[in-house]
Amino acid sequence: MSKVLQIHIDGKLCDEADAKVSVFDHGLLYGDGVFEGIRFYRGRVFKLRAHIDRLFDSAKAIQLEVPLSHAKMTEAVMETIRANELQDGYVRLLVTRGVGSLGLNPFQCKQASVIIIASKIALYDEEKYQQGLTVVTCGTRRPAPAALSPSVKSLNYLNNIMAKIEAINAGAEEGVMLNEQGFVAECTGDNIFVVKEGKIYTPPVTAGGLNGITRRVVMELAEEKGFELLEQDLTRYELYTADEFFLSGTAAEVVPVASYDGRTIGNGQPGPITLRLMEFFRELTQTTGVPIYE
Ligand code: PXG
Repeated sequence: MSKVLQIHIDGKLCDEADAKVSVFDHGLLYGDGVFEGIRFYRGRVFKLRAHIDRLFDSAKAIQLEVPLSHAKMTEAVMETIRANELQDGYVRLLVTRGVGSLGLNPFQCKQASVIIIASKIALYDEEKYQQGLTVVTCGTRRPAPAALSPSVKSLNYLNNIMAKIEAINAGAEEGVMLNEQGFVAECTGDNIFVVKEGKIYTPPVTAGGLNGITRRVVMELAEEKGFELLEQDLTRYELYTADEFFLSGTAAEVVPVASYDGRTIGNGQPGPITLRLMEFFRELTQTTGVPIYE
């Protein structure tokens, strides 16, 4: 049996069986809240500052007052991991609007709730990192930025879930989501990169994808290692005809794509640039981050 998880709710740690929220929490009633998914490796939290900063930016954008300072939030994440005695794993950090009345008005909610779960995650089987994922295009579009900014990592994931359902129904692991103009935005939980003739391409954030932290790490690594990287609007054509195709995300890390809408990518095996970036990324995750136990 696995150990009982200690969950942080509003400043207290409790057993997972006792970790409960009110049915009047607007996070549940309306998806009103924000979240982060954070990885830690070998007792160090990867890109912690970037995740905490993005959480506060998401909250600011939806006019949600986070009841903790940056420093206290950081410490709460650390405490939760320590309480579970984990070295490698995944943190799900949520700030919900809190308990309110029925009706949309968020300002009737007295105080936002902070929930921190530290656990394990394995998004894809190890063999997928060697063989590559099967990916399809989803009919579900990313919402226009004027509807809901893709930079807000909100508790409202129905759009992505609808797309994920399409991908799973089609027998694929992931789904490409397009924006209203038909340009590639991102996958349901990962950002997109392709390689063509030695150059790396990724859609700009304005195409409708999340401003992914792993995406930024990949971009920095590419630059540092001397690869040419361009942020450019991409269509399905550029994905179909790519030499290499890979995804980035906190949970997925860097993962190759082998097949897209039935088209084999390259020779069907992860390409050389993808493999090198996977290796560089792994090295970074294993050697950097904020120490949890010191
Ligand atoms: N796009 C979307 C829509 C996401 O939700 C990413 C891209 C990648 O961003 P980061 O900053 O993680 O590189 C995400 C992040 C999950 C899960 O439980 C999803 C994400 C992160 C962690 C876990 O499926 N999505």
